[in-house]
Amino acid sequence: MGISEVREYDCWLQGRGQNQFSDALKNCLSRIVVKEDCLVVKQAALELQRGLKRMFGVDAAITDTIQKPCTVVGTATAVSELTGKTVSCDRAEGFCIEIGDELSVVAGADCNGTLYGAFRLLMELAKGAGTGFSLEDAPRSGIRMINHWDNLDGTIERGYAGPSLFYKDDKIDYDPQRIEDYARLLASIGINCLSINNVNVRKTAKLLITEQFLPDVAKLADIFRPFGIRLMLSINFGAPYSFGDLDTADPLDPRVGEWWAKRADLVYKYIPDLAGFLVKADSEGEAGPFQYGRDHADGANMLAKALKPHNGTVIWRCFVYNCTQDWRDQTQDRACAAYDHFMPLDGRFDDNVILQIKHGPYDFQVREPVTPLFGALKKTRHLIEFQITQEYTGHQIDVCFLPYMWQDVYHFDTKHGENSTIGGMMGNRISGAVAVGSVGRDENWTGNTLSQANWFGFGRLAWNPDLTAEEIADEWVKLTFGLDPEVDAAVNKILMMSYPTYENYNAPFGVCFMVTRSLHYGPDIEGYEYSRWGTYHRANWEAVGVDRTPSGTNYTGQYAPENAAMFADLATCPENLMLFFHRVPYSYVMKNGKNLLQNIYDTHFKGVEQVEEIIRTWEGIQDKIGSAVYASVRERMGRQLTNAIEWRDVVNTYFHRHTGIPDEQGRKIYD
Ligand code: GCV
Repeated sequence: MGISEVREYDCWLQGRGQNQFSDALKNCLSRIVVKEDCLVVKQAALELQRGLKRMFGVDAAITDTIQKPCTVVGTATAVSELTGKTVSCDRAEGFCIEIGDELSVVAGADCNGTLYGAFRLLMELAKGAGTGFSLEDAPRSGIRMINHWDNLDGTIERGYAGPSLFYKDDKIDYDPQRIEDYARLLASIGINCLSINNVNVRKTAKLLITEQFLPDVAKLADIFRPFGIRLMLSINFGAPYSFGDLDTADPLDPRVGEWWAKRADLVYKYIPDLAGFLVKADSEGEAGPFQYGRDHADGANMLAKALKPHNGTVIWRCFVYNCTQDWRDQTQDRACAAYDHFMPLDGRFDDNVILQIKHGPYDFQVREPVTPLFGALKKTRHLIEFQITQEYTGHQIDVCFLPYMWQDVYHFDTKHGENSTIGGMMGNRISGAVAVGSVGRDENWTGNTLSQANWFGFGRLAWNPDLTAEEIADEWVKLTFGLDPEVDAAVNKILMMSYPTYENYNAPFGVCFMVTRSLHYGPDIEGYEYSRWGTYHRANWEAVGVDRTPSGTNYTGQYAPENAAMFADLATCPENLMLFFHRVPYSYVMKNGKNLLQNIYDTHFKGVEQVEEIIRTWEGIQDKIGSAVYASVRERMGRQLTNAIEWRDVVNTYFHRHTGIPDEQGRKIYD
């Protein structure tokens, strides 16, 4: 098999015929031995067979009798029995793989581990591994989840890659092959849970938990099950009321608890291994316990009791804030909301409730500090929520490699107790990672082929939070574009420079929300300034930013003392978050010796130059990239340049008009 063009549909599972196996290794891989009943283990063998064919052109047979040379696939106990060789791997969902000419082994600590091992073997082969290679690995934490914000009419809230994979015209309507391919890609990066409908549960979506939809949800669950992926449903907290069954949804009314218990019985009759319910309550118009004078522990625990007999979990989002704020009231600070609402409830949640907390206190802005609840919550299970879909980071038009920023989140040291970085708390104090997905029916799944790297990167970091953005980029590039050093260098360079580039032409130094209202693409400096959403920068002629120190809203006081002091002092606050925490005069001299205003001008000019460099770099490898992929990415880069220019000129003009101070280099800023 020769080296083929980039097959964007296969994402990072291409192989592209690059690994020229020795005859001995080829023989070994061509006989796959599996002897176990587990659905997921059987799928592992099938995936190995399929991957060897599709990625490397190798035909393999599956058998249950051991005869060397062969590749044995199964849980560690089964593999040890079959081979007579002790294979040990005991970390949940982990695996060990060994490549040999006579005997190769993929052994999992459990069924999921075996499947992850099979995918890992394929990916390592694609990166060039051969005889003698071995690897043992396991995910750091048990929950690695994607949330879909898909609506039943087929639209996706904040979706930038075509319509929903699951729904059309108020029905569950999908291409089963496409769903299977989706499950394959998810499992290959270790995702084990998927919520399939928008957290804003409106209109027909409320009915997913009724017999009108449950048979179809069950069929979807059947497709994901062999891939070790359990489904979750987002529910509407007001359902007992909005279904017309009760006159209330008050969580402390026993009739409401009974209603949910019966509903859970029905749902689990169809999908016995459903992971549970995901809930957005009292947030942006969604129903919730506040309507009845109850708190979020009351609401979550009531649902938890309904799910408990079925081993189900309630994932309860902490994205709760006042979205009808008065901009004149400077005492209220939206950034404080999650901590204010949930910290006092620590210890009150049932053991099958898990809180889901956005990584930053606002809403997936380009640069935010880490939410202070992490490390502070001591007695409540919780997850960290990221956003793969590029709502505020360029709509999958602009290249923006998110692991570059996520690694900062994982490295942040909360200073609460031992091993207190976010990464260090994964798998112990933090139960796992979840992200809003980015895929749709576009042929390449993510609209921009380069955005596949964010999806891949989320999965890899959820598995191993110690990975660096460089490592993830390099791995993704090799798996997607192959092993040509020139292509690798160019695409790695584009990915690694893309985040700082985006940050440069976007809102400066952590100020946030200078983006167009609702759409969230392109600049609108005062779009949210006098609105009800609580996201203000308060720029005037002499200063910009919000004072969140003890002399302001005291948001800094929500952090552990060392971090509180570090953020509250302008001299020690990281400059990329300076305007999030402080109100800073334009004349303030930054570490590079230039004042804030000049730095705003400089970063915005630089951002555009960097986009031009990204484009030149991509053009430089045109001949080595499949023409369709090259063209579609290039076309998006053109739009990114237009966007960057717009941001540069609108932001610089805004500050120039407010201050009257020109750029010291005399570059063009509009009057
Ligand atoms: C699903 C932001 C987005 C909304 C999203 C919300 C959430 O506000 O703009 O589209 O709603 O976050 O996370 O619930």
